Amino acid sequence: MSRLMLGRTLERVCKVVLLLCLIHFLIMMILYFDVYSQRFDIFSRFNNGRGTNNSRGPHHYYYNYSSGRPNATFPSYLPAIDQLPPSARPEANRTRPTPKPVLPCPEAPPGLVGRLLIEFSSQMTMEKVQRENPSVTDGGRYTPPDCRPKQKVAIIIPFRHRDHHLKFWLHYLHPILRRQKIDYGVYIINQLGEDTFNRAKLLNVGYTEALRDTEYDCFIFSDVDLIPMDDRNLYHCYDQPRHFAIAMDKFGFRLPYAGYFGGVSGLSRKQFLKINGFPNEYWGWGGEDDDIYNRITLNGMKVSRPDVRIGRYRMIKHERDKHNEPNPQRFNKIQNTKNTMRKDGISSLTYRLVSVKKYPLYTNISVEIGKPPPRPNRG
Ligand code: BGN
Repeated sequence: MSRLMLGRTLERVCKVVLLLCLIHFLIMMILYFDVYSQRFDIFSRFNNGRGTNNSRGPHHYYYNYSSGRPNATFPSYLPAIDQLPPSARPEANRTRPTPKPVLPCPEAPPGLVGRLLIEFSSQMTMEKVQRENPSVTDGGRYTPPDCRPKQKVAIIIPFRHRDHHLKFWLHYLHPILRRQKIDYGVYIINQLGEDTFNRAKLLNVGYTEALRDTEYDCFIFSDVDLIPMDDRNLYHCYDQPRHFAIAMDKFGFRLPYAGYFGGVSGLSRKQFLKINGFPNEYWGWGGEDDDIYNRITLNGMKVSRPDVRIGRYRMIKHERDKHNEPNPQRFNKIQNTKNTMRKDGISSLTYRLVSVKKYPLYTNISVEIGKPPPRPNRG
C-alpha cells in the first residue's frame, strides 16, 4: 500500500518536474531569440539580400538628399524582401507606410552587455565590417526599429590618413550604438592636403555639415582611434556638456588632469551654440580641447562625466601624425579663451567643401580648411 502511494507521489513529482522543464525551456527560447536578435543582429544578416554577395560593395555614390532607402525603418527580424510574396513586398504597400514605433526608447537599453573585449590585432576589412552591419543605412545612418529615441545624434570624426583606424572604429562602434538604441549618423571630416592639421576646425565643419543632412540635436566629437570599453557609456547628450573618454588606457585608465576634455566629447546643439562652437585657430597638436573646456566653464556650464569604471577607452597605437606637430602657441592661446571665444568659433568658420560621399557605414566630408597664418617675423 505504502509502496503504491510512494509510486504515485513519485509519478506526480516527475510530472511537475517535467512541466517545469518545459516552461523553463520555452522561456529560455523566447529570451534567446529576443536578446540575440538584438545583440548580434543575427536575423538582419539575412535581411533584404544584403548578405555576403550583397549589393553594398565598397563603392560609394555622391550625395543625394532624396535617396531614402525604402526599407530603412523595417525591423531587422523581417524576412529578406526578395523572399516575400510580391503582395507583401514594400513596393506593394506604398500607401501603407511602416508605422513608426510609438514607445520611447528606454533610459537603460536592455540589450547592453557592459564591459567589452577590445583588440586591434585581428584582420579587419571594410567589406567584413559592412557585412556585420547590414541594418546601417547609407551614409552611416541608423534608427532603432523598435522604439523612438529622444535625440538625433551626429557623430563627428576629424580625419586624415587613418583608414586602418576607421575600420576598427566602425567595427566596434556600430554594434555598440545599435545596442544603445541611438538614432545616429557617422560623419568623417577629412582634411584635404598636407597643411597643418586642425582638429577643432574640422569639428566645427562636422557640426555645420551634419546639420545640412539632418536636424541633429546632439553632436558627439570623437577621435578615430578611441574605442569605448563599456557599452553603458551612452553616446547621447546630457544636461551639461559631456566628456566620455575619461579613462583611457594610455593614461592608466584615469583622467590625466581635472580639466581634460579630449578624445571623445558631446554637446547638444544649444550647448554648442552657447560657447560659439570650437576655436578655428589651433593649428597642430594640443590645446584645442583645453580651449573648449574653458569655453564651457566661462559660459557657466559644467562638464558631466560617466563613472570612471564605465568611461574606459582603448586607443589604437600609432606613430605621431605628420603635419600635426605640437602647437607652440597653445600655452598662450589657452590663457586667452575669454577674449577670443566670441570672435573665433562657429560664427567665424570658413572652409571649402570639396565632396560629400555617402558610403555604407559613414558619410565622408572632404574639406579644405586653409593653413595657419604666417608667423610674424621677429627682430
Ligand atoms: C594636454 C594638451 C591637450 C591634450 C592632453 C592629453 C596642451 C595645452 C597646454 C598645456 N594641452 O597637455 O590638448 O589633449 O594633453 O594628451 O598641450
